[in-house]
Amino acid sequence: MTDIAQIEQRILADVAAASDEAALEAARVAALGKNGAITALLKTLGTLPPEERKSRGSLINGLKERVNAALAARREALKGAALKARLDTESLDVTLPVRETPAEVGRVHPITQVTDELTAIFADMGFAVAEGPDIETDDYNFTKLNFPQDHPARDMQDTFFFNPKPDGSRLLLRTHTSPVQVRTMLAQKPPIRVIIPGRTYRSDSDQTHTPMFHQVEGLVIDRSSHLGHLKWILEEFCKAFFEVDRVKMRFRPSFFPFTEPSLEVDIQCRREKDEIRFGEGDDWLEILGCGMVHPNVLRNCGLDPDDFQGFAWGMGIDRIAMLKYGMADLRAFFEADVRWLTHYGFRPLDFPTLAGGLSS
Ligand code: 2NM
Repeated sequence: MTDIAQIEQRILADVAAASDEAALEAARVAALGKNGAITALLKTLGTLPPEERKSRGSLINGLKERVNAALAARREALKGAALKARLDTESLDVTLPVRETPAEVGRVHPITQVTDELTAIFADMGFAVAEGPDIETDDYNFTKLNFPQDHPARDMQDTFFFNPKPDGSRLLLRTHTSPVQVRTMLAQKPPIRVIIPGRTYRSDSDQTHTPMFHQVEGLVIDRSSHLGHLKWILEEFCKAFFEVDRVKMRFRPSFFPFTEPSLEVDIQCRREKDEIRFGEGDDWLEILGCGMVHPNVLRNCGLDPDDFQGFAWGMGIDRIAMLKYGMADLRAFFEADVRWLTHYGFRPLDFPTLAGGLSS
């Protein structure tokens, strides 16, 4: 066998044995690289007499072409094998069901849902939504709202106070959302129409009370706003919220420091075994407090009671959520039990609107 034939046999064996791209490249370099076997053969051509140089040159070139062809073929074969391996391991079963996204499996907490519902109802009546801090001053939470210095609500027993500052003043966790009304009256001129949904805190914990709970309060201030307007707003709200055509309401005299007169409001209902229905029956259920804003509160908030008057109301969001959606235990609201949320929660994409239905 000639030296050229021997070299060809060895190179082609190396190429055939290359099991990946790196081994194939090594075989190419060993044959055609700067120090490769074929390159070495070509370098010897210059030392030969001209007639021998020609015939040997064409033999070496033939070898070079066959080696290049073998390299190209092997490269294609390896590429095909690599692709097949990927297709085998990365196969996708297109018949599998599509996995649901968080927007589909996640649930909106009933308190969030009810807050969205009542916001939609009051927004439709022309109310804006106002918000304020959970941590408040004594002044905004009590004093400006006409609570006397010795009022029992200011007691350590009911209110979460922070440690007093060196000047003696102390911050607290707001016990109602009313300080946001104060902030609203101080910040904007009448006419004012706002609702304030938010977290509130009282040192109270049993079957029907949690230390953190949710309130929505409303405030209307204008030159001649009166209890007739308030009554209409609350009746329209109750019909829309409980999704009934008519509802009887009962206004009883009451007392709050920030309103005069003050009223407590009951809504007509029928209590059945485990169920409560609104808009029918002979039972009454208290759902909110309200009244005409006290002249002292107006004055404390920079409004002249001879020019402006208005009304306010407040109710517990957690409580009306329990009533509307038939939940027995308030504490479940705050346990973050996924099974409870899956049962009582709402679908995130079903945002409540008056036109589309609140809770459908
Ligand atoms: C209630 C009941 C009655 C109320 C009053 C005010 C303000 F700031 F205008 F004086 N805000 N909220 C109010 C009145 C709240 O909750 C049961």
